[in-house]
Amino acid sequence: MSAVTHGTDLDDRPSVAAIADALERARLTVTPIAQSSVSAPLGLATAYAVQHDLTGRRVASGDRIAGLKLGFTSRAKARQMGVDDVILGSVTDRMRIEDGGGFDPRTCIHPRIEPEIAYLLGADIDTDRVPDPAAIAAVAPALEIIDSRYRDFRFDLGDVIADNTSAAAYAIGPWVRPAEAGSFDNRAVRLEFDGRIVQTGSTSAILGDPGRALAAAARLARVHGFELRAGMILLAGAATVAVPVPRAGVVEATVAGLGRVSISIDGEGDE
Ligand code: OOG
Ligand code: MG
Repeated sequence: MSAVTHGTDLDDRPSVAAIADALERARLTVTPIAQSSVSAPLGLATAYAVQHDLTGRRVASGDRIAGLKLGFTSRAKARQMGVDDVILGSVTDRMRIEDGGGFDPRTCIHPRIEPEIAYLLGADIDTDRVPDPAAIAAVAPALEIIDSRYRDFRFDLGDVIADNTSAAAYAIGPWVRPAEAGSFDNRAVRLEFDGRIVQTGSTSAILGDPGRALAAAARLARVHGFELRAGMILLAGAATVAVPVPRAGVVEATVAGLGRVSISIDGEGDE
């Protein structure tokens, strides 16, 4: 077996547990690490095994799985990070920031923020079938904070999957029933810092049509061993590129016709 074979799941490289240990330590000590794939890219199966190991550790320490998140559903994001595949990660209740709540960026290595749409699942999803969009009970504007545990926010596909898709924190605005929201493709999305627009985009950037996010999540969930259950949220992916979190101020995302969500950043007070 060769350590330089591309994209394999061979065992002549650090074990799943060793990679998970390094990523967990990076998160807890707020210290970045080198990519795990320096010698050879992680295969998808290994990468998701590392991610599941990390999620399992968080659940063992008292976190509850609140839902799943898609990554790289928008071309803007995929281009920004130099990858071209949709990925799936988990978010927990302890990652949640209340709408209007505070976030201290010093808890992260190099946090970035991005505007998203969140879905609330009203029914369990049978991942063996094409999901019925009626399973979406509510939709809301969302903010996601991502924080790669890799140095300089640089990674390849396997690395970022192993790192639970850079998940760090998220906030969700008021839920709206799909019937009241109307069609939510092609809605203008705005990201503002203290009232200043820093990114604009459209929900149509999210896989062309955000309704397709559920189908993509179900497909990845089936292949890589995730569950999509009633009551879970699904972050559908950023509509714009991610922007470094400012040291202080209010960050707000607005989705036209849907609503807004904000968090207040405070990285300047005493710890
Ligand atoms: C990976 C996470 C991507 C999204 O919405 O596309 C993501 C990263 O960019 O670090 O959350
Ligand atoms: Mg995201």
